[in-house]
Amino acid sequence: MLIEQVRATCPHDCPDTCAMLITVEDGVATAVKGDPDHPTTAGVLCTKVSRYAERTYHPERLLFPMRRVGAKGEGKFERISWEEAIDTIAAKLTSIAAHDPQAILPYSYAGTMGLVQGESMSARFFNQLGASNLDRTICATAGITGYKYSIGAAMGTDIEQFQDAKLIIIWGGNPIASNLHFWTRAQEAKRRGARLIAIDPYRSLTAEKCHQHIALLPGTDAALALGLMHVLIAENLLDNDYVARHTLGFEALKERVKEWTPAHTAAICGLTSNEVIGLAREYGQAARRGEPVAIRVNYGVQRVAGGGMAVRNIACLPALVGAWRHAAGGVQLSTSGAFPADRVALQRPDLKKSPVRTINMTTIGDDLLRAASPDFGPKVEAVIVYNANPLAIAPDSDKVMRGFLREDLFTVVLEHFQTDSADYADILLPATTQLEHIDAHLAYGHLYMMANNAAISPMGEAKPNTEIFRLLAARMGFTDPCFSETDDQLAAKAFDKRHPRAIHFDWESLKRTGWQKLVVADAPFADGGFFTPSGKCEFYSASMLADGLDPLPAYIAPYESAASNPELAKRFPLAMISPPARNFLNSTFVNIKSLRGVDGEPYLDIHPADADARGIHHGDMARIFNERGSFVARARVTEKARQGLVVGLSIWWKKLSSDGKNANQVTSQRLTDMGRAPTFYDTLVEVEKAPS
Ligand SMILES: Nc1nc2c(c(=O)[nH]1)N[C@H]1C(S)=C(S)[C@@H](COP(=O)(O)OP(=O)(O)OC[C@H]3O[C@@H](n4cnc5c(=O)[nH]c(N)nc54)[C@H](O)[C@@H]3O)O[C@H]1N2
Ligand SMILES: Nc1nc2c(c(=O)[nH]1)N[C@H]1C(S)=C(S)[C@@H](COP(=O)(O)OP(=O)(O)OC[C@H]3O[C@@H](n4cnc5c(=O)[nH]c(N)nc54)[C@H](O)[C@@H]3O)O[C@H]1N2
Ligand code: SF4
Ligand SMILES: [Mo]
Repeated sequence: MLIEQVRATCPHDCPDTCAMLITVEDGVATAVKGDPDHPTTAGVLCTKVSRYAERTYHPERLLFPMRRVGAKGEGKFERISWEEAIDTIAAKLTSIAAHDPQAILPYSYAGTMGLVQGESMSARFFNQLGASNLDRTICATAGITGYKYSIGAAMGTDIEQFQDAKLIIIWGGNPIASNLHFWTRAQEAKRRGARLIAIDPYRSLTAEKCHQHIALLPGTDAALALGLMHVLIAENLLDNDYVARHTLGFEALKERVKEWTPAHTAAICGLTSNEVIGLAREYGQAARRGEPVAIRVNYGVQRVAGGGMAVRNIACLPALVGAWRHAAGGVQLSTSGAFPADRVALQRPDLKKSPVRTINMTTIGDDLLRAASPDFGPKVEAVIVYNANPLAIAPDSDKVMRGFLREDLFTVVLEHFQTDSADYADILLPATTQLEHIDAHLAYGHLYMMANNAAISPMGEAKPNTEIFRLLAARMGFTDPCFSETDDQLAAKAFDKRHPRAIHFDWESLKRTGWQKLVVADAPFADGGFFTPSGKCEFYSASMLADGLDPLPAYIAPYESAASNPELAKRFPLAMISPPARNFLNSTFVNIKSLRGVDGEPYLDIHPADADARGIHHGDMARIFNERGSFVARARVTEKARQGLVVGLSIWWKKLSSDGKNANQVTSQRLTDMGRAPTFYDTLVEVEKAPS
């Protein structure tokens, strides 16, 4: 028997980007393990991915190209050959492109985070074709935009330093579920005497295990940050030297936060004044004592109307107290900005013959239903979906479904499984998994460039995304030599070697070693050097003013809350959030029973007082609804959800729930204050008992 160990990388949309070792016996992957030598993976994968082989060999894997034979959404297909599939797609796209290629839209996100199987050959293809641009906003653009106004780049505290922090604030994140290897570091810090504080409307798995849980109202984080600034300034818990040397606009900030007294802040956040004061003092006093204080802010805070501003405000806090002086102090939202990924080489924007319009993936529901018009451009006539499941994950789902139901829309889906979106495909194509293709990865929670080698041959007739777009390009007569580059050649272009952080990047050696750390300083802003226009942490941001925003930290209320929209709240009094479930990765893994673990069906966590008022008992079926739609879930009556809040851990496949719907039935297409991002956690609903 031939036994090999192949170096691989977890492809999922998770900050941890783990280094994997795949055991292959006679061409069959028999074990998937975490690399014990990788500093953050440390030999541990989460439960979902440690059984990645099971997902790869799953009996429901798509193995052949197929053509739809039933109605759209019905999910009935028949097998066809690759030749017929490529011919059909190429003919259809050619005929649409003949009148306006912008009627063609790619729809993709981070099913794989790989730089090669993500946007490389696919982007080249759509650039050459002249298809509409997709604005990839569904996850992080609000927070990243806000963070950059303050700090200048999506860079911050290195995960490998957090164990030395003395205070860790976990703000809008649930790392036990969604950033496991960060949680390991936080636990180590706790063993070394650190205090952990969670800021989250919901008592998540993580909040439960912190020393303190501050359960604010959803969408009010920007206000809490302003209140903290008020106390820090009022009580002079500042690093005045750091503020003077490395920040911009302190005097204006001081004026701005005057009104953010603890009482005013507490009223907006649904907290007590003491919670605001206590948190500010703990943070400021620890910093004053010279202890590293660190914030792990996650994307949970930025899926609301003022989400960008919330992250911007939080990102200002470390500079006020001089937390950046320590390698273990500061704040981390994402480390992605540290990676000089060479997107120009990978995606070849120069292939575009003329400028094209941009469609926001968050508003796909409306945009698929729009007619041609001078400001919108042509009606969308074809959508090519890959690395994404729009029917399940996009907001205002009923509209998304109606869009994909259009008889005059041509839909192609590249997938591993027959997802909710696959059911609407005209042509459904089998894609390879991470065990079957190669890729190069950056991360958004650590600082290692990562390589993924193919461990096994493709299952059935599955092909890598890159190969599918190569075939389409050839069939459509695209002759630029870039369309013949192999995946190895693409991976070799993943990072820009001219950049000092990746000067040592070499694909051939990365493939052998699996991972290699970027060249970065341990305490990136100890001596200032922010990536903003002024080189300082910008409390006052001229860029924001130029972009039509308030240049100073501010609070923007949610669209939908009792305080901001009392009329709506009369009819729909409960705030709903739908954050990630531990055993799913967005909507990936939902179909794999053995990986789904305890999540047997969709649940809704509801506070006892709210449940009582509605005659709902633990275990009853509940119907959750608003003007956009409804879905059902089994009620769990629990104080984990603060009163007035309901929580539906997500993202379920619609077709696997009893009513064929999920939480996105009730979420809206409204966009955040910056970054054009979704407001999934800015949703008012009513809940009633449903028949079992
Ligand atoms: N197991 C698992 N891991 C995942 C994912 C998954 O689906 N499952 N998804 C991945 C993806 S795509 C992403 S983007 C990342 C990060 O995704 P995030 O959206 O950061 O998800 P979480 O880390 O679960 O943290 C969200 C937390 O924020 C809380 N929250 C909701 N609204 C608010 C609010 O207004 N203010 C505050 N302070 N908290 C709020 C929620 O209750 C939840 O506990 O996780 C990734 N990792
Ligand atoms: N209500 C609510 N909605 C949300 C969120 C929420 O918290 N609440 N979170 C939002 C966030 S943060 C995100 S990032 C989005 C995520 O939305 P998506 O990025 O669409 O994530 P998934 O649902 O995991 O779908 C990814 C799909 O890609 C497929 N895939 C994986 N690898 C490959 C490959 O190599 N090739 C091809 N062709 N396919 C592949 C997988 O099988 C999977 O079906 O959802 C958003 N939607
Ligand atoms: S999903 Fe995250 S924690 Fe799990 S193996 Fe992948 S990178 Fe690691
Ligand atoms: Mo995400």
